[in-house]
Parts: sequence; C-alpha cells; structure tokens
Amino acid sequence: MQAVQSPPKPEIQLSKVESSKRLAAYEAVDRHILPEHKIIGIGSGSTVPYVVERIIAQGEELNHDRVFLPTGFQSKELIVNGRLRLGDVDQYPNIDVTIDGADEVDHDLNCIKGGGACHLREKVLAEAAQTFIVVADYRKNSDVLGTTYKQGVPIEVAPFAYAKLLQNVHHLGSPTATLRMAKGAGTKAGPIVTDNGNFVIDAPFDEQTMKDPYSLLKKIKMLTGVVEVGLFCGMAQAAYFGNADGTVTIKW
Ligand code: ABF
Repeated sequence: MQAVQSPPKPEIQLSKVESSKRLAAYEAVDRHILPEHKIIGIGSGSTVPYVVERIIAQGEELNHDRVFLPTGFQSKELIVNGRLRLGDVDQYPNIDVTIDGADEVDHDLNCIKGGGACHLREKVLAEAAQTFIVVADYRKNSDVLGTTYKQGVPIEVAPFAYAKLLQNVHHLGSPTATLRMAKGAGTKAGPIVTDNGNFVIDAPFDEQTMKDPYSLLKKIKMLTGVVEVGLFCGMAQAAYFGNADGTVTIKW
C-alpha cells in the first residue's frame, strides 16, 4: 500500500468538507473513468453526486453508449436526473468500474460502509467490478477501522432474525450493538428498513478486533440471518481522499 499527494486544484465556494469530497471524486473520475469504460457502477452517499457531476462533464459523446448501475434509490435518482442511461447489475453483471463512498478506510484499503444502509447493493457492485474505487473526504482516512466512524460495523439482517442476531453479535464481542432506528421520531418510528426490506444492526468492536477486519467479517457472516456486513476487505484498488488544503491523498 502506498500514498501520494497530488497538487492543489482551484477552489470555489464550498465548505472544506464539501470541497474535499468534490476533489476526491473529480480526481478519481479523471483517473479511472476512461473512454473504454462502458458499464459503470455508481455508489451512494454525499460524495457520489460529485462523481456523477464529473462523469456528465466528460460529455454526451462518451456517455451516450455507457450504462450506469445504481446501488440504491439515491444513486438511481442521480443517474436518471443526470440523463445518463440506467441499467441494473442483473442485466450487466460485469462492471468496468464502480466508484463509491465509504464511512472509513484503513491503511490496507479495508472499508466500513453502510452508514447509509446501502452496503448490500454496494458490495454486489463493488465485487462485480473489475476496478472498485473509493472516494471520500479527509475525515474517512484512518489506520484502523473504528477510529473515526464510531457507530460500529453496519450489519444488514433479515427482520425475522434480528432479536437472536443481536444476542449473537453481543456475544461476538459487541455488547453495545443495537438495531438502527429511523431518525427523527424516537423509537416509535421503528427500525430503518433497507432497499431490500431488511433491518440494520450497528455493532461497535474494540480496536484489537478492528485491526483484523477480515477475520471479523468472516465471523459475522457465519451468523444465521445476516444478509451482508459493511466491512469491505481487500476489495478497493484505490481510495481518494480530498484534503482541506486542496490536495488529494491517494492510497492504493
Ligand atoms: C456510502 O455512503 C456508504 O457506504 C457510506 O455509508 C456512505 C458514505 O457517504 P459520504 O460520501 O456521504 O461520506 O458510500
């Protein structure tokens, strides 16, 4: 794994975090969405709109024979509103490049994803892609997962199994794991429901455990009722982090 810094790019009126997201997204698109790429996966989150913006700026000539696959409702809207051609991974299971955000990325490019509860579809599109690229602002760049993203590992679960699964995740070493609830209306709002009709458990683990995310991923996936885990291990070829000073850090 290596890291380099590219030179600053011109800035317009955005907050530092927003402009960092945009820097990362633009740099990643410029380097990885090439004229020969026709099937492109579009991830979720607040950094990805800048990815789509940059792809649109590549022009109609390049985009008219491309197909864009979304990881959820939000990215589907981005694709449709950007007048790009929408497809799905069941039609196009071999993707050239997928670009997506992340909640945190460690020194080996392992990621926590799923803060937006889209990680099942995100993982399918990441795995189906020849190249999977992560874009994020500087706050997501860390050495050990769980250092900056404190909510825990997102685990998408079948609703029928959630109560037993919560116990099992507690026993696995996350005694504070909880079912993710819809925001804004207290517990009466009920659990959040993913695009796939499932629930999400957020499971924080201690630093020692998070130093070996692949081993944790395997243990969680073994639990009955788990649909997908928001640990993406060994999947990303590169991660782009926009910095507050206008530079971009690239890890690969
Ligand atoms: C998706 O969006 C998720 O996996 C992650 O939860 C989130 C990161 O979004 P943002 O770009 O808003 O930080 O990629």
